[in-house]
Amino acid sequence: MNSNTFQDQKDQKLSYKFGSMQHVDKGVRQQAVDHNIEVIKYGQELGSTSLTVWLADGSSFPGQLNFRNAFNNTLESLQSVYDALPDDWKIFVEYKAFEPNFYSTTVGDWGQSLLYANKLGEKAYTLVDLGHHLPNANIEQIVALLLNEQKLGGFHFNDSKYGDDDLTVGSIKPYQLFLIFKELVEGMDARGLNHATDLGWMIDASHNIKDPLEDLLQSVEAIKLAYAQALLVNSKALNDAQLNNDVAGAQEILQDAYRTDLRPVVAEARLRAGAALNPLGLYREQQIRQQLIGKRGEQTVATGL
Ligand SMILES: [Mn+2]
Repeated sequence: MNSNTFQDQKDQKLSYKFGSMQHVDKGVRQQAVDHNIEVIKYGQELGSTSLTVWLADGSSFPGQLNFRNAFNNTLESLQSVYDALPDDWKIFVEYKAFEPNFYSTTVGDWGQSLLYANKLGEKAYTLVDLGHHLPNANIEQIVALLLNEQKLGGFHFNDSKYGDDDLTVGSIKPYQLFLIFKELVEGMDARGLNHATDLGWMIDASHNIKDPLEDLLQSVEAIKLAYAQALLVNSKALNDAQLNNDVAGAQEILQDAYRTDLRPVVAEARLRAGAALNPLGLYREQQIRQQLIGKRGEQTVATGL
């Protein structure tokens, strides 16, 4: 479930123009808390077990905000939501470097998110949206450390070239995606986590240029490919190389896995699971077929007349 206190809704009493959970007005903060609790209730009806909170809160000009007060107000608000969380639920605190605010963001990076998650308690985790970092951030290192701290809640998969987060996962930095999965495989194995269920796997992208369903198919393919490549890494050899300070050797091991074309393996695995060899091709074929049926239908109508 995702709450939304970053847009004013119709008939909403108070505005989030100057923030929601960070707001100087207790009434606005309470409205944001109440909304999150309402979202949890809807989630229970839907069978969900997690709430993702992303806040647009921050400031666009120096002096606009008292950073410490904004942090403490947000913590107090999150604590109220946390207290309303069912026992088997998790709360994910998502961070974002900038936008819509351009000077400060109250949950602006993984450090701030982790502070909240640690203070809230064991049901609170950090959520990593790949596109929410400053350019060139080392996301794989962030992932490794969050896993190490048992505070990695899950992902919003997408990609980014400059600043925004809505590009298709793997379309800009596929090597980075592979390196993230390499940390995931290693860290989850070390922690004994279930690869399929113990993290939240989400695709967070928005498309008006591509057919969103085609983009979803491409996204899933990119994720599966990065995962397969990460599974191919010879972790024992890599560990040996690291212990011997064999820098070139370590790089070779990673690039050997990354440069192996695993597309046929992923396609075969999909086929064996009862799905399509080429999902995008199949989807397009079906689109054409439906268009033809539609035309034939029109012809039938025309003939009938
Ligand atoms: Mn997101």
